[in-house]
Amino acid sequence: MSNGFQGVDLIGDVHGCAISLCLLLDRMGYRRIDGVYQHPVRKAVFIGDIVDRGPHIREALHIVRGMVEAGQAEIIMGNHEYNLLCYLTPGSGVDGYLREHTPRHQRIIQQTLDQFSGHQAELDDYLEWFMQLPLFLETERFRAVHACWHQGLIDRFRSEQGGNRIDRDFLHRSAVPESFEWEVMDRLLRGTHLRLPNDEVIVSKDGFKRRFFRTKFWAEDPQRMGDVVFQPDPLPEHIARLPLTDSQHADLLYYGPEQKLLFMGHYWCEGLPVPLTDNIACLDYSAVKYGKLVAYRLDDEKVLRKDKFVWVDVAREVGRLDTELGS
Ligand SMILES: [Mn+2]
Repeated sequence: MSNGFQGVDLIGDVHGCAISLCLLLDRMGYRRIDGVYQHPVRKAVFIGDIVDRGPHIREALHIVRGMVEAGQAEIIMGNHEYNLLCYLTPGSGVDGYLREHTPRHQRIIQQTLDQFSGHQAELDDYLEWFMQLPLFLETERFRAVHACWHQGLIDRFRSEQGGNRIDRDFLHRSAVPESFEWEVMDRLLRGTHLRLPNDEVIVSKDGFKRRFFRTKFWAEDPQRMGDVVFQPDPLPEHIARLPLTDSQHADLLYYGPEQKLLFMGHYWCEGLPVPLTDNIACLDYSAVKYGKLVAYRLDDEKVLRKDKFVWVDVAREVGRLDTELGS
């Protein structure tokens, strides 16, 4: 690994679960020295979504940013950091901000706002930091992005932005639906999805009504809707059986087995962590919903291995101290 590091530990969505994060880092041999977690020969990579939902958001941010600024970790932006930025940035939206202040949007960031109450300068400072976070990482051996690696968008982004970071102008343009900037943030940070047929709606376990369902971008030659669904809430059987139309096929991406190893978060996976394919792993196992805070310990392997995952089982080891507040 570059800069003297012998391996990389990629860490999934923290969402304010700072107690679980400390346990996970400790389990992997990181020690807090002068306030900063570090490992003698390894580097951490955070896959985004440090904020929202959980009880210890400021502490989680403090730990992660400390590691990044000390050169002990890297981080990419998650959709929750991006949402928070847009929610709090004045702009051309209908109510004067880049992200509309709907009850649903408010609810998603409520824990973050509550925990930063009385700490406005600190929050402003983190918002500045979020602006500078890379949207994706690519090294010789692996790639990381919060939700979806879209090569075409990333190539254009690199050539127009000269790197992997946004700027103020880009942020403002990203609030315009269907713009290139909007598409970059939506695809890379929120992933791919398909609209449910016939105006159907599915209600997720936490009560959210979905008109779209999240899709995988690693299905080779999928035929039916059920072949591409990738979310905790299953599709109703009558929808899963429907054949994909040509235009739906055109909207789907395919990240093939010949591509570099890819790590992402975002998808609220459940159960025992395993690779999705030989070269793709999701590291979000719903820590903040009594699931697991998961890391993948990458060394020289070319094919992902299930014995390289480590985790903290939040329900069993941490419990109510570190899980979702309210909802
Ligand atoms: Mn997340």
